[in-house]
Amino acid sequence: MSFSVGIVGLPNVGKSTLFKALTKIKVDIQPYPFTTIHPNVGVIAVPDERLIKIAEVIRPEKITPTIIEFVDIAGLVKGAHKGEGLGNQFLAEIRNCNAILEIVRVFSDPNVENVTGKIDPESDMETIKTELGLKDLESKEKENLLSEKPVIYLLNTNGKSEYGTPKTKHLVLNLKDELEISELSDPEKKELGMESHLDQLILACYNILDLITFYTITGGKETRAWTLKKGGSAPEAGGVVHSDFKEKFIRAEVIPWQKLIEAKGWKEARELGWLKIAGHDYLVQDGDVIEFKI
Ligand SMILES: Nc1nc2c(ncn2[C@@H]2O[C@H](COP(=O)(O)OP(=O)(O)OP(=O)(O)O)[C@@H](O)[C@H]2O)c(=O)[nH]1
Ligand SMILES: [Mg+2]
Repeated sequence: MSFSVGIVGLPNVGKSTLFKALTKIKVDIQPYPFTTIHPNVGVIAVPDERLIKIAEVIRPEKITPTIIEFVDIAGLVKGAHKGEGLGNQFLAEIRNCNAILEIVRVFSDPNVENVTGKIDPESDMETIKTELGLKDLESKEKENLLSEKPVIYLLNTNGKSEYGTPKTKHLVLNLKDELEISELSDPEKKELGMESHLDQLILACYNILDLITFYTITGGKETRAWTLKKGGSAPEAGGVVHSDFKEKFIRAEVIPWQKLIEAKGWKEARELGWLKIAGHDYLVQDGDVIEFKI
């Protein structure tokens, strides 16, 4: 199971540019609107310093990060809820996502058509909000409402904008630059003094999904990070690792990741008495390292 973030926004704002920078999947990026029709879906690793630190102690053969899915969705225009543009299809795809990453155009470029004719971040954000809200009003299902999904706003700017900053909390990036940086090798980045900001963006998306990360070490073979909805129980965490583990869960041994590092190993942690037994009711904490007993 993975959690997904829908990349949403007006046409021609840089959604596919970001998607390509994140996933390295070759997708169509063009200076005209509605380039993307069918959604592009890609899965990427969630950057995780704790995983690296745990692996330094466990020294596994394999390290596996947890993942997050990004979906690059067709551009939305005013009236999308009534089917304008690629409206209805677009809205159905957002429904399947757990959160929305909304790209707002602030860059100006005469070669890239602007569907609204002007740079106006506030008004563009309002357009999308209105469309999602209107679609919700029509919807019979009252669960999964589009306008209740968590949203991260990302202003795509080339830094020369004289437009006011929106009041809504937002991130600011230059996606064209980010795409170029994502195509450079580490030495090239160093030489050019360029640094990617995508890790921060991925973590911001991960955090808004209200998720926690737990870890397994499978007897030292593989140190792996997993994603669980905040408030999930030990058997639910087991179900993330293996579909059988939820049913067959008996108990688990649990230790916070810092304590495992302090103990310098699983065996050592056991000897120190730092491994706690978790039963069915145990609520998994962010950063727990867990060994399931089935
Ligand atoms: N100058 C400039 N151009 C950009 C920037 N980001 C994207 N572009 C250009 O804008 C155009 C549209 O980019 P896409 O990534 O295809 O935009 P999109 O939002 O996926 O567009 P649709 O799929 O048509 O909705 C391309 O020509 C990009 O190179 C930016 O930060 N600065
Ligand atoms: Mg696109």
